Amino acid sequence: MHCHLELDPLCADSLLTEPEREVRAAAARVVDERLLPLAAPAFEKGEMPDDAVRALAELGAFGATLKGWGCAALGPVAYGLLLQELERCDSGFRSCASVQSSLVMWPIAEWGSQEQKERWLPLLRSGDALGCFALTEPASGSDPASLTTRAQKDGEQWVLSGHKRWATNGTRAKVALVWAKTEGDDPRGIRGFLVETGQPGFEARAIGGKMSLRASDSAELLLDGARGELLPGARGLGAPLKCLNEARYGIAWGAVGAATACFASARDYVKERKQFGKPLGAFQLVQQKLAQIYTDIGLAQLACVQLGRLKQRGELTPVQVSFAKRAHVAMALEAARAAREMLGANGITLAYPPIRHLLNLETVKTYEGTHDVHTLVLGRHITGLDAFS
Ligand code: TGC
Ligand code: FAD
Repeated sequence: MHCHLELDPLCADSLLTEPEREVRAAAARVVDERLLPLAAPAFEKGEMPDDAVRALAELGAFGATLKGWGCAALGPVAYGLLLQELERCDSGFRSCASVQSSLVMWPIAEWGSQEQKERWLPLLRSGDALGCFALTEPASGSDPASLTTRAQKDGEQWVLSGHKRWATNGTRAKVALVWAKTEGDDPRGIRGFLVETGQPGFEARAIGGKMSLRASDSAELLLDGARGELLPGARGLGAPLKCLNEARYGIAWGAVGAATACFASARDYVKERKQFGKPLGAFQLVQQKLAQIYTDIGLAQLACVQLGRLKQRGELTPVQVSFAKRAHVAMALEAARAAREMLGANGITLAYPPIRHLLNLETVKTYEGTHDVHTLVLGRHITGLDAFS
């Protein structure tokens, strides 16, 4: 077994199967050859490049865990490794794949009618259609039970009205999975609807002025009598939260990729850059920063594999997902900040990846349940006392 100890301190690689390594290698090639050259320009421009969407689709990143519909049926560890590679490049690119896979394709496969699956899954897998997931609203973020978007039955169809915010992939999406209330204000009446975006009564507006996740398409969605198709099997607030569980699992892996990119960038820089007559890397304070990131990455990599093995056996709990999403994103943010610092003034430019990851990770810390929401999920688990009610 040959482990790359310079980036894999505890040889987590030895816990992988050969097919899992092959998935990682294929993703790494696409990242190095096609996605990395796009990342900094996309961030600067504030746009998700078409070429990046194409590369993700051709890699098979969309719906990669699903069986059928041309999807790759990857196991949880292989899928995690794929997302780790994508986020080594940019959290915005990983977000595009996460939303498409975990928040749109997964619920359609899980709860959609046969007709909905046949219509959407092949299009979403190939990237011919992008999808978005609309749970958050201007006044309903951490507390999605308070959402106010309404759906009313009109014959066989449903009519939706409301205002959604922060839908990733939102302006490009051909289909939006919109979560709305059907029975007064009762969160048990929350249902999911597939809403085609090109219709009257539906408008998507790009959210401008973002200083984070700039290579991602973030939108407000305005629904005013838009027609939607009910996702028959999804009932109550538990349904969108189950989707989030899938996506948060991917973030727990992805964040380690961002941390690894920052570590590698800082390590290479301080070995070259000289001050006071020797490389920065020869100073104890600099070595301390590198040692800390190296340690944190090593522990997180082992945790990722364990998370994946639990998921593979059907034993992974939502609390364990909260644990890993919270811990790994916080770790990656600290790593990005320390790496940025080691690069001095050059560290604030897009010529090096840490500042881009640092800014992106502020979003990753916030979406899919903020750091503090996951703290309270853990607190509830530890004490049996619910901070939310
Ligand atoms: P609570 O009473 O705890 O739960 C309601 C129902 O949901 C079930 N449930 C879960 N099921 C699966 N996985 C989870 N993680 C679950 N958490 C809860 C629960 O069992 C219950 O089911 P049932 O059948 O008994 O009714 O709900 P609560 O209102 O007290 O809220 C709990 C809280 C705060 C943890 C939850 O609301 C929450 O997670 N809030 C954060 C919201 C959030 O994460 N929003 C994300 C929006 S999407 C997004 O950010 C995409 S970013 C995409 C990208 O670009 O990558
Ligand atoms: P709020 O809920 O208003 O929270 C503000 C602050 O208060 C946070 O620090 C929070 O931790 C804290 N807080 C909240 N409640 C408590 C409490 N009980 N105790 C202590 N502190 C608390 N949503 C989607 O539906 N689909 C998407 O595709 C999507 N993509 C996104 C992409 C980006 C770039 C961003 C930034 C967000 C995205 N979101 C998406 C929205 C995201 O999920 C929400 O921003 C997140 O859930 C937090 O909601 P909020 O921003 O309204 O913050």
